[in-house]
Amino acid sequence: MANIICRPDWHLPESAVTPEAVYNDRRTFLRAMGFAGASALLSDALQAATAKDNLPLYPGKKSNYQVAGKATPEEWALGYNNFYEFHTQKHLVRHPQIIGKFVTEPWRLKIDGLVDKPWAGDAQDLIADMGKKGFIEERVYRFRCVEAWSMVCPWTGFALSKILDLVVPKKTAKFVRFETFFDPKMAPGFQALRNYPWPYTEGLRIDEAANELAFVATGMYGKPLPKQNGAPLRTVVPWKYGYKSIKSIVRIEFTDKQPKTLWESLSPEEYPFESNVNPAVPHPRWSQATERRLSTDERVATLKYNGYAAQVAALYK
Ligand SMILES: Nc1nc2c(c(=O)[nH]1)N[C@H]1C(S)=C(S)[C@@H](COP(=O)(O)O)O[C@H]1N2
Ligand SMILES: [Mo]
Repeated sequence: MANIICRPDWHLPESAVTPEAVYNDRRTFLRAMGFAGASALLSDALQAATAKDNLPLYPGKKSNYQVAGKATPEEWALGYNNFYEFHTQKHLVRHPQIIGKFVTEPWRLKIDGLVDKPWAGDAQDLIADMGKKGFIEERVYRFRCVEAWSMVCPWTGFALSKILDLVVPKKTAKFVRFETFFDPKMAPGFQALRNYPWPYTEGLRIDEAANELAFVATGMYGKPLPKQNGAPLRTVVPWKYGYKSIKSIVRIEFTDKQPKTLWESLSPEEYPFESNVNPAVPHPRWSQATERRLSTDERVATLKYNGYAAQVAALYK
């Protein structure tokens, strides 16, 4: 046997991830922020991206969480978005006319409910604190939307379990509820979809939230999160369908009751609370056996738990 070091099957060296074209990306990022000629704002953004002790937060320290093959090109991950607060057309979300009024700094975040040490403050302070503690890392994950498109992205952020360590949930806390901002002045989708049960909410069981894979992303492709991808912070739960990965979070609440989620309220048979990726269970209106990779349109087999069975299958015994 030539393999002496045992690595999980998703581990591959950094060289397997496509290097990005930095200058193009910078322009993309600025466009995404909705400003023209905003070089002063760029330096502000980069300053905010640096922890107090001057360690750069982005891209974060390299982790063992990697995916074989190339990452999805950045322009696809940043330009093909589900963010219904803004628009239902994926390629329109990032346009300045749609997202230009979205203010993500300052950003008030509350972490409360059944916890010993509730936290409230600005999201950037929480991120800087996680940086000072050495918790900011980069993870490449598969991401699978329930609509059967998928991508592979490098996310920067910290394990969701670090939030649990921070606030110390009480024994009675069985679920975590996440809530997105609700401000119709900043986003046109609230008005366009006025029958939706806003704000967007999501939830996890507390043991799911504590799983090593559950992640709070504050950046992607080596930079702070673009607005259309959920700035300033979102979850990434890679073994579940994409709608469980909630963007632009304003509140994280620990509770003893299974939270109502926006999608479950709209259509419980199609978007149940658990929503683990499973190729054997079709959506009522389409098969989940395969998925379409963004940018190449390649059809690939969908994997149980999106390929993360080794990490999460024990949660569902
Ligand atoms: N607040 C909020 N979070 C959200 C959504 C949304 O519409 N609003 N869409 C979800 C869905 S369906 C998917 S597939 C992912 C898409 O994330 P991305 O645009 O960064 O790829 O965000 C999820 N989180
Ligand atoms: Mo999705």
